[in-house]
Amino acid sequence: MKWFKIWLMSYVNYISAGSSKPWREIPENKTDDLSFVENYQPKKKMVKHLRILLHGPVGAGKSSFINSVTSCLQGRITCSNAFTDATSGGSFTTQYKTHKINSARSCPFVFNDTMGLEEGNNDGVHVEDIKLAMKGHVRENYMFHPESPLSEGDKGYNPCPTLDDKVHILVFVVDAGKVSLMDDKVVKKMRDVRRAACDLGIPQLAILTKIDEACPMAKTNVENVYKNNYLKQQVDMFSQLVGLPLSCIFLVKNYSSEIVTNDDIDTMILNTLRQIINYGEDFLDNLEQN
Ligand SMILES: Nc1nc2c(ncn2[C@@H]2O[C@H](COP(=O)(O)OP(=O)(O)OP(=O)(O)O)[C@@H](O)[C@H]2O)c(=O)[nH]1
Ligand SMILES: [Mg+2]
Repeated sequence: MKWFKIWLMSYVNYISAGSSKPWREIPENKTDDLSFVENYQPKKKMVKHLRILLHGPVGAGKSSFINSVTSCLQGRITCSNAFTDATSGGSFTTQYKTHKINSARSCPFVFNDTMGLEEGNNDGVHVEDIKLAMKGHVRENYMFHPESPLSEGDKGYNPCPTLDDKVHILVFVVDAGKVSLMDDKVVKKMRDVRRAACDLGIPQLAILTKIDEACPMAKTNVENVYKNNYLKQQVDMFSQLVGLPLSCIFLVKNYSSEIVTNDDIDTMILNTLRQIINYGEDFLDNLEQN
């Protein structure tokens, strides 16, 4: 059944090369978004960093996205921040870590990388750990245990999180070519996390990665990406599966095989990052009003 789905996807991919009109307005170049990101400061003074939590299936490109943002802001490919893995197996990221972005400008936003999601009950990151992380209860370097979530009193449990420790924006990271292949249990876990985020008032956004693999025709040309019907179908499908509005789903190609940065890839990353920052700021704004 899975192979039939893969064949069907390739066929749809082939016949839906793209229409002439993009289905989303895209910036012509990265200048505006780069300047926005570089000049960003949280409006709420008591918050040192906007905290962005990355969550999604194993191997989707969570750690790669952190590296891609760093590469984009440094103007050269970097690999020192969040380690990635090219083998297929369990999640390569096993610890809860905060990643600051090293760049010429100080970037007042941080990424929290998490262990990947898997279908089994005792595999991959525990949904309860993601919920605790959103509330700021998970300490730095906590080692995830798929069989049992963190509990109060554990060394990795932070009983008194500050607003800075809490997550301000949740970002789902999913492989664009695997949306239709996602196991029901993985989808259910993501919906569960989304429900918890809604209950906490945390906004959510999704990144569909590996668009170069899902649709080689869209590869690094930003214009083709948003003209491509196959990628549009993946965005629609993800929206229906997890319940996120279409406007909150973005397409990204992470830096993976490149040795120099590229304006088209940067444009997609910066445009997505700008929305992530905006949504996170909305969360902080709403707190002020309550
Ligand atoms: N072609 C391509 N490869 C990508 C992209 N994003 C990530 N990869 C590759 O996919 C593999 C997995 O990426 P990771 O960033 O380690 O994925 P992850 O979600 O952090 O995975 P876990 O930590 O294991 O849950 C690596 O080999 C990356 O180079 C992309 O946009 N395009
Ligand atoms: Mg990882």
